[in-house]
Amino acid sequence: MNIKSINTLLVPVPTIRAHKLSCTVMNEQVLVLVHIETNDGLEGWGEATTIGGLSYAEESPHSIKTNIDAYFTPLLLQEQPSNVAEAMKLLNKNIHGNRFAKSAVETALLDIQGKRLGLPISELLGGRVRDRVEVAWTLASGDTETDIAEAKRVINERKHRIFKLKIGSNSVDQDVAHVLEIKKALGEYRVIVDINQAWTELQCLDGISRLQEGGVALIEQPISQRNKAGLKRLTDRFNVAIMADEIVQDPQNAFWLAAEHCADVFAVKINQAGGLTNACLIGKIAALAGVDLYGGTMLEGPIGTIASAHAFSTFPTLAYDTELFGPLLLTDTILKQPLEYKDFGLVIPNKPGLGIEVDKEKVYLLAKESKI
Ligand code: MUC
Ligand code: MG
Repeated sequence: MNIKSINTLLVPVPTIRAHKLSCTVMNEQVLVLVHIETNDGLEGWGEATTIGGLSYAEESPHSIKTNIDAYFTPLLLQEQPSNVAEAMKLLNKNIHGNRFAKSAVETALLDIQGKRLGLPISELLGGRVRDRVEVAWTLASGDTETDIAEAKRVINERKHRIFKLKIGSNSVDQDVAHVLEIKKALGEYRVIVDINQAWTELQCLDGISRLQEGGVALIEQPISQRNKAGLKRLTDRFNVAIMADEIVQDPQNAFWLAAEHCADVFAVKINQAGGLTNACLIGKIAALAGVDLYGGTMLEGPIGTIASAHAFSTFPTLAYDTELFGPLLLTDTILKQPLEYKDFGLVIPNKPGLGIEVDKEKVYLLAKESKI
């Protein structure tokens, strides 16, 4: 691949409003950008994000940057793998875990490879079956009326018509009442909930029954990611679809979750999977086992979002669509041309690599000025 340099940048970007999850409240997102240049004049970009520092998963923006700088970069510069598959094999052999960091590096390498071959990343991953993905919007202001007004606004703007509600930080009664009021106000529009592991199995029996009754279409990761047997019991018990998110961590663990049908749907995320190739593998495993798919987000900025879209474009079916709205939650963009959101979806570029142009001067300046 002829790698000349690998730079990592921490770029904090404020969110358009507070974003409340059961595990944290976000007022900014820190983009970890990976910029790789080759000796023959190509460059590629990758991105990793976490949610609320270390509140969501075991990697933080700082750990991703430090580990890429201290371990990934010397290894890649010294070994000079000849293609992306060899690079990922090398990283997986020498570096345990660090799936978010691996995803950012693989994205940048695929961007370079796509540019070299004149192909979009989707085609390096086996080929796209769609040029756009439908994109859900997440309502997480913490206030029911604000959420309803926000939903109606984005419907009118033809941006989104699927809504995910982040719940789990209030009592089950309060959360259920909040969801059902929003569902009633939005009528036939699809409403799904993400509990981010906050409920016990017993709370689920009551909470999910009432959400199912109220017409909620999908229940995401209601209980702890450590309770695989409990997730299966809920999946077996309820008709409403149960989705696995935090528990889906890499292709091998996805294999066992799929084989035992622990969930009806998998949320696939490139960061959580350890890269785009792994995300596609998880998609294939799920499809083979009859598990439906949902294109998840780690609230990435535009680079991670469009990388995810390239991967999801290759899934033969994407029954529950995607939530690739991350860039729309941010107050600023780092691209020369923002991603194209229209008609309730995101358009996947057909140009080589990621098919986007990063504003290089801007991101280096933002990283330099940032105090984190
Ligand atoms: C998650 O758990 O799915 C996705 C949307 C959002 O608001 O948070 C993420 C993480
Ligand atoms: Mg989730």
